[in-house]
Amino acid sequence: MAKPILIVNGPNLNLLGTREPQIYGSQTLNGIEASVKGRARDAGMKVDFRQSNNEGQMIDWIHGAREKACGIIINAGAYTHTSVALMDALLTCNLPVIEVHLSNTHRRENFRHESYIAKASTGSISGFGGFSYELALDALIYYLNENEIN
Ligand code: CA2
Repeated sequence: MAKPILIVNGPNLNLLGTREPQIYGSQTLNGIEASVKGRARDAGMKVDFRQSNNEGQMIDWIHGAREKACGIIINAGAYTHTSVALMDALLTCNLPVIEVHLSNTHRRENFRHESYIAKASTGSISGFGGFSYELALDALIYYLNENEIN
C-alpha cells in the first residue's frame, strides 16, 4: 500500500462545529476526519489526520512527512495568511500539497486574500465547508496517479 496522506489542521479548527456555522458549516473536525478517512479507504489510501494550535508542531509534522507521507493536505487556519515558516517547511518537503479551506477566503476580509500556503501548494480548494476536504483528497489522489507517485 502507498504511504499515507498527511492532513494537517491548524489553530482553532478543533473548535469547529461550536460557532459560526454560517461561515464554516456545522460539521465538527472529528466528523470531517471520519468522512475523509472513509473516502480514502474506498480509494485504497490511508490518511494521517492531525490538528494543532501550535505553528512549530505543524512544521515538525510537515518535516516528518518527507519520509512518511505521499502528499499533504493542509488547512493552516489563520497561519495561512501569516506564516512564512509554514510556507518554507512545505517548500522543503518535495511532496504534492493541496491547500484546503472551509470558507471561500477570497470573499472575506482583505487580510484573508493573501495565502503563504498557496505559494507552496500544488493547488487549492476552498468554500465547500467540510466537503472541501473530500474534494482535496480526490484532487491529491488524482495528482498522485497522474504523476505515478506513491
Ligand atoms: O476557511 C477556513 O478553513 C479557514 O482556514 C479557517 C480559519 C480562518 O482564519 C481562515 O482565514 C480560513 C479559522 C479557523 C477557526 O475555525 C473555527 C470555526 C468555528 C468555531 C471556531 C473556530
